[in-house]
Amino acid sequence: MRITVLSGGVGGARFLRGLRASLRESHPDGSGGTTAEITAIVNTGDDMWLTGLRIAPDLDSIMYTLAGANDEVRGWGRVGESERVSDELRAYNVGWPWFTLGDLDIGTHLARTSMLRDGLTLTEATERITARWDLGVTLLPVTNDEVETHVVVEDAGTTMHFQEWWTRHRAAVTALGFVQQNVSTARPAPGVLAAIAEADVILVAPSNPVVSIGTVLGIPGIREALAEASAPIIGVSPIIAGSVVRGMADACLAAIGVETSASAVAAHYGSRAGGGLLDAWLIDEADASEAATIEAAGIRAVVVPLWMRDIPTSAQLAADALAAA
Ligand code: FO1
Repeated sequence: MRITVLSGGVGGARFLRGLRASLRESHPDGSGGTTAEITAIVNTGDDMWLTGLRIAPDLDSIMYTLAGANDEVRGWGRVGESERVSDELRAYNVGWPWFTLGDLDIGTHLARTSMLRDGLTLTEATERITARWDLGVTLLPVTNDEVETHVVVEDAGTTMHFQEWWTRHRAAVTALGFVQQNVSTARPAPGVLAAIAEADVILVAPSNPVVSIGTVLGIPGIREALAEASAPIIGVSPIIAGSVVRGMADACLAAIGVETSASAVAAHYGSRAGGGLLDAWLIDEADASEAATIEAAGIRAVVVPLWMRDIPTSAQLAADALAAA
């Protein structure tokens, strides 16, 4: 069974870890793995050049989480991290003092940057870097073109990289909108359209609907491929009981005029029948009252527990999403 997941960083990473655990149970390969093929199409809009290194936060969050090497508390970066190099960079006033690059994390950025400098694409570099860990999931950057998300802030003449808005300003500066730099000439990376066309099931992870899933959908060709896909498309709400599970997705939703609710995000993604994305939408029991609204929008509402507290609850959520398919 081939499963393709549209994913951002932290929420997507936890969901993918649950999906892998669930499939190891339901489709065992006899040696602890799974016969199912899991492919994640990962947002690269958060990516940036910093101190000469190419940073790819969502790819790295997913890789570290699936490798069991992630900082479970912070939600990003490596467990057991140190910041000796970052302290030196601050001393030289190089880079962003508010954006911490851990020493182990810098190893990943050096490896990726050296591969890119050798002429490899981000797809090829990601394949080599993830090969170090036995992830059991194929990570595909959605595009190899540098399409970075910039935020249009208050005095509309100014934009800043999403990472500055997110980490320096904690999304507290009002965002008027988001711009994907150079998106009009971007193309899906190799393997992405095939992963959509050949999937038996397509899942939309509970990632930020604007700057993670929205940016994946914004790459030319992706929406069309999803519309034509034979697989059912099942999404998982990143909103529980009217608020975001983590991160600052509510600030992003407000910027595009979407209410922070499970049903508003479903309507934003749209029903497959109506030319949108979703066949079904998983919502938490706390939002069960919104099921009728979601169904009225032409999307099947599936009410299940959405909190991913640990691997077993994440696995159950993933199993519920597959069952909805
Ligand atoms: N998030 C923060 O809030 N502060 C940081 O200093 C920070 C550093 C960082 C370094 C590498 C990396 O891959 C991610 C990092 N993040 C940091 C998280 C990052 O902003 C998020 O993972 C996503 O980009 C937003 O979902």
